[in-house]
Amino acid sequence: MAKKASPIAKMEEADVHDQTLQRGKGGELHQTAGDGQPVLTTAQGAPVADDQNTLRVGARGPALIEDFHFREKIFHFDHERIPERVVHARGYGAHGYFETYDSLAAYTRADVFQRAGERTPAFVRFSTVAGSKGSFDLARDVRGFAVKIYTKEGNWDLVGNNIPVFFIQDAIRFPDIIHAVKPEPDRGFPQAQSAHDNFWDFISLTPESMHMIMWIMSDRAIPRSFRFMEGFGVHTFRFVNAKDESTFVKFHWKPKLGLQSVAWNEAVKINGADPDFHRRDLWQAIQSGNFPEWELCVQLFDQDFADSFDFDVLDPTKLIPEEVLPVQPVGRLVLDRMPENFFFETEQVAFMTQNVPPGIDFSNDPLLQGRNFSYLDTQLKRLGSPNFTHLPINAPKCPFAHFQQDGHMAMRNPTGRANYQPNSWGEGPRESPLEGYRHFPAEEAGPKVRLRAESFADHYSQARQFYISQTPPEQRHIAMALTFELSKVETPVIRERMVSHLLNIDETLAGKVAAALGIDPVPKPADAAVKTRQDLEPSPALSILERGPKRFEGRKLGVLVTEGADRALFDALEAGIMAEKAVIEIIAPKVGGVKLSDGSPLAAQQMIDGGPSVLYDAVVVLASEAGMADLLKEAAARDFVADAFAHCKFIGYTAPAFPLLEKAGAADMLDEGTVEIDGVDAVADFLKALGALRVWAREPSVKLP
Ligand code: HDE
Repeated sequence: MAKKASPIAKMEEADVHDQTLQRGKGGELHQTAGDGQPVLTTAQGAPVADDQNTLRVGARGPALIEDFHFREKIFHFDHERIPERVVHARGYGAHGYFETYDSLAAYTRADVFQRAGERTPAFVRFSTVAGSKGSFDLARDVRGFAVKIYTKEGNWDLVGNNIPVFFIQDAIRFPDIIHAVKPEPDRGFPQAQSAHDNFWDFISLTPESMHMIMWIMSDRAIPRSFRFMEGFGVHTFRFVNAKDESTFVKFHWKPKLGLQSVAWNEAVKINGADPDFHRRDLWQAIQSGNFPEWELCVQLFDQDFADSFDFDVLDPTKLIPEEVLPVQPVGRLVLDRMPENFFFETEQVAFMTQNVPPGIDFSNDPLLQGRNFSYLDTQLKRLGSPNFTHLPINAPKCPFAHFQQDGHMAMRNPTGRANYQPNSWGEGPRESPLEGYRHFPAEEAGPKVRLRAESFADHYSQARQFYISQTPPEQRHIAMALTFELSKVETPVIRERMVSHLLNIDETLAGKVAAALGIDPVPKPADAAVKTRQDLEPSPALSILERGPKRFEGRKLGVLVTEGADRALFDALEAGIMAEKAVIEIIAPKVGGVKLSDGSPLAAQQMIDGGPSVLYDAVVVLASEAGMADLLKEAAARDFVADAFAHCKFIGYTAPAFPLLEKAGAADMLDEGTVEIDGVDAVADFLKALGALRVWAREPSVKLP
């Protein structure tokens, strides 16, 4: 077969005389080079003969300003960047659809919820919050979960997070919390991290953030994959039906593959090994046809429930436990297509909380009210023109008509004579009192004040409820995360202030963190606006492990193989993993792969340095006696096992691989997660065990409390 030439080489080779004008599918004329590929042109459409050399005087002379092609090319390059999002700068998106289960007409007239089984196109962007565009994926951070549903009555943007509460109760504080978490302004670091003085200074002076702090210090803030996290609308919204009756609603997204997070030490190492871990994961899943899926669930309630609930439903630092008010599935979201171009779609998509279709309305949540101002405003800065709705990713997919016109980069303007209404020319769109958006006529009265409602004052009860709802390993992780973060805080009084807040949440937790930080004596509990903390019932739904998926589907097994490894065992592993709808990746001393026991070749996806075990949910070392001799000399192979063991992963190994477990310090701590694979039956047992995902019982023996 002829060697495939690069497009540039092809251009160079192309004989200019081969260029011909041809008719495209639509009948339009376009130029092609002789080999059928389009001719390179300037942005003005002029064909380019030489894209490698600027126009100059003689071969060694100065460049000429009349070189319009060079100037246009460099001009455009110089202006390629747009301002990154001030928050949620690093994100990754995908296309898909939302499918309604049953009509919700009794609650909402939103068209998207009227017909069972109807599919509506959607675009989702996941993100971290604090880091800039080029930061790493596994920062300890909230994840954005922004969904745009292109309904027949306009775009509905549900701009949520993977945590159901927020740091602050009033939007006016948003610039402060964000300034505090971003790199400290004098030194310009740390990037994408909350473990620094400014963040904890602000937090320790902001008791309303304590509930969110419990979440952000939990494993929720280091998800294994976007595919394994929940999403939340956070605020209370309203559904409004055709009779103009309102029902309060909170939105939840539940991942079909269940929840899963990584260990902190693992997150730190993933960031080095693959800073794009989450985006690669989503890309690979969708490209291989494993389309991630979430159920949209709602909590519906009326004013009576709101009045009787322990907390104010307008307070975004509070949630309504699922055990108190069940979540009902109303539809599903499937992501089945990657954008064709990252910038064009994922970077230019503009989410706005105020994008709601008729039948969905706002509550008075003071955070939501502020967001409704911010999102429109920020798009102008970021996208540079009020015409950002002309971009295909932001344009509605339903008919639309209005008299907005002109502005930078207008792609379409109203046609005809009338660009106003009412007009006498019988032209243009008209209002529609019946079909149009009607705001719910909530009655409002009161003095104009800057005042926080007293019903927002209890900052500790739900923080405690979250903590006591966690399983012991998850509680341990919260203590470890607080200790780690506060150990990076250089100012002792900030650390102590945090411990005094923790005392209002859980004395044992506060004691553990104080001891681990070496704070002695333990400070007094922080003064609280509400003196008595309510002792709420635990809510198991708040734990990741309590309701784990108990299956390996959608996860990844890393198999470290050596020369001469057993073919039958490998085949059994591969078949079992495929049957589980999981993924297998081969790591070998050389990326060229190995020859297995029967002499057949096995290609590898990673060489040992490029495939550390932190990239996998479980690992196997499939070694032969001969192959092991070399591998034992490789530090990366030792780390492969040592890390998998420390991160409480399942480790399968063949007998010749045992010396590697010895080197990794795991040999005298074998447990149910370390499984010798001595035959095809053992493969089956190992694969079955993988459903537990991790052996958290191992953790106390590998990590100080
Ligand atoms: Fe945002 N937020 N936010 N936020 N937010 C933005 O809008 C803002 C808040 C969320 O993938 C910005 O287009 C204020 C809560 C997501 O493009 C900006 C307040 C929740 C995304 C903005 C909040 C979110 C953003 C920056 C406090 C969860 C990424 C770029 C009142 C419910 C969307 C942009 C994407 C982005 C403002 C708080 C979620 C500046 C003022 C609470 C997922 O408009």
